[in-house]
Amino acid sequence: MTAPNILENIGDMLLSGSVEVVDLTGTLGPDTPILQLPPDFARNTPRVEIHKISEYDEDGPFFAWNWLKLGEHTGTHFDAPHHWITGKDYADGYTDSIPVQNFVAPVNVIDCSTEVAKDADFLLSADAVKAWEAEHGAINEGEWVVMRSDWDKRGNDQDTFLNADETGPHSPGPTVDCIQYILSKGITGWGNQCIGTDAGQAGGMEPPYPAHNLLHQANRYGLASLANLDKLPPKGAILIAAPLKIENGTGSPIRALALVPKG
Ligand code: 23J
Ligand code: MN
Repeated sequence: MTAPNILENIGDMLLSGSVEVVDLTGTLGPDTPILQLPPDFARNTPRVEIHKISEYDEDGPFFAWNWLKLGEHTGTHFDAPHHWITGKDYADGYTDSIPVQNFVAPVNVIDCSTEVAKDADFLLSADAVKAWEAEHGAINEGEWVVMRSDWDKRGNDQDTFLNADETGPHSPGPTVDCIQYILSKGITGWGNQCIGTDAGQAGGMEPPYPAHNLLHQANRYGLASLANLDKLPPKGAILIAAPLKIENGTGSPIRALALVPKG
């Protein structure tokens, strides 16, 4: 079958509901959790603000609209290579210069929810990824890999979501060798359900923040605060993760969507 006919079939399957569109996005609003950097960095992203311009009133008798105050790295969002110093020199490493083909790819969903329920600092290792591949099939070049932790079930609550104590934030993520291994397979990017692509304690790894450091060094992408990964199969879904076309942007909130075959 030729590619156009297959697309026609997918169109029919979308219309009939045998391909389902699953929303992998958290709600953006004043309660959206915001990353808090360690105290040696003075500046953080401000909270989301939604300001009404009009809602069928004297400022707009027949229209409603708002303006936003919104960080690039807020809520369900995309990390572009220029976000990290290791990826600073890629001309196609900004939100407005990444080839759009890279935003849409098959997704591998590695379920770590049982482990994370027992240990908020759980780390996914290269060996665990290889064991997952032995069960579900190989991770292929150009695909997304996402870590399911069900962290989204903590909701839009800053304290619960960041899960910090006097030793810093506690949330799951990848080991250094996990990121090295999936990069060796030629993935397009890595996603996490927590505030960032790295684990809460990743500042102490070598290199620090390996998802950021190594993905962006390789001109690859990160996804953070993904929701509803529990609604995806381990393999077989297609992830659409398109950042806003922000000029020289280092990242962007996204409406992350998955196409999932039903039944
Ligand atoms: C800035 C500095 C450090 C980190 C981050 C942002 C993120 O996690 C992010 O949202 O990209 S670790
Ligand atoms: Mn980010």
